[in-house]
Amino acid sequence: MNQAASAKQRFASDLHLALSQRPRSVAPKYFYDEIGSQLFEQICELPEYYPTRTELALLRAHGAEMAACMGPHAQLVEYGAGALRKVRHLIAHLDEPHAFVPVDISGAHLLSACAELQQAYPALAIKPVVADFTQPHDLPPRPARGRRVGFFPGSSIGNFSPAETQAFFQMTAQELRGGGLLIGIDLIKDPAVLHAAYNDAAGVTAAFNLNLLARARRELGAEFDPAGFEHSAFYNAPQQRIEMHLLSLREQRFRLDGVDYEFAAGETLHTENSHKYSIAGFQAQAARAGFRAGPVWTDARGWFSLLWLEA
Ligand code: AVI
Repeated sequence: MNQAASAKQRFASDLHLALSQRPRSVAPKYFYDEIGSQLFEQICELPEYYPTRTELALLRAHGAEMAACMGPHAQLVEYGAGALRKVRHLIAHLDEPHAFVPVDISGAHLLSACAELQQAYPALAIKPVVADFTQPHDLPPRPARGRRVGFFPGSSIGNFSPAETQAFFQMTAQELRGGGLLIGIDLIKDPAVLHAAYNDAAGVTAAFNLNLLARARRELGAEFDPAGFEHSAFYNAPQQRIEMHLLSLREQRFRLDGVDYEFAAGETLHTENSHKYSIAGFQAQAARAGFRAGPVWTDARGWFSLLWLEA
């Protein structure tokens, strides 16, 4: 089976599983087909969605200090690399980097982003790894002189389940042993600010969420009435996370591969958690995998942080 066919089959079987259980919940990775990835790019530009802008400003202002933590001759591994926009602010300040190793599952996008980066930094050794970084993967050999260090921006860790978070810390603590990890986290704040960020006035986040159903129709031939579902995003304060759901507006049927799934009015398909953190709480979580807390950079409003963790 080719890669596209097996990815489609995994989406179908995960969706069947999601629809069979109560409460219904599916992994947020299924947002990101071509259309979903474009919608996410648009989210990052929204006036209400502060994380991308805030993190970029921190990287612009403090990239030199962050690169200094990484040390000379570093091998810099970026997890889930995307467009490679943020990492430029580190690369620009690295002292004779050994190599830049972006790890991403989307091979075509990764390679074109690398080609663009290479133009800006012709002397930089770029060694892309096409892989799901949450699964066991190979990296190029460790540098002889410098340290291997990691970069995981965007508070992408916030979309992991607690078990996935712990697995990520365990994996990176081992992979980056003797080096460190620079990681972006979205901080706990006024729920009204969070609510606006995930319920933007232009409706882009709603389209992003609903695209999961549209994707099921495009790729898997799922049959349902798109007008029967609505975007729902709210802050769950006890769990310190934004939850996104697809809310069924009435009693209805969702058909997948000839199997009928009934939705009651008000029932949801839970599509994403986006965890928000305190700095101390996050450092304590990382410490359980052996990371030691280092410098922290936070914007003046206290909305977003980049943390250096020694591995
Ligand atoms: C990718 N991730 C960190 C985003 C977030 O804020 O949790 C995904 C997102 N979902 C809705 N808006 C943005």
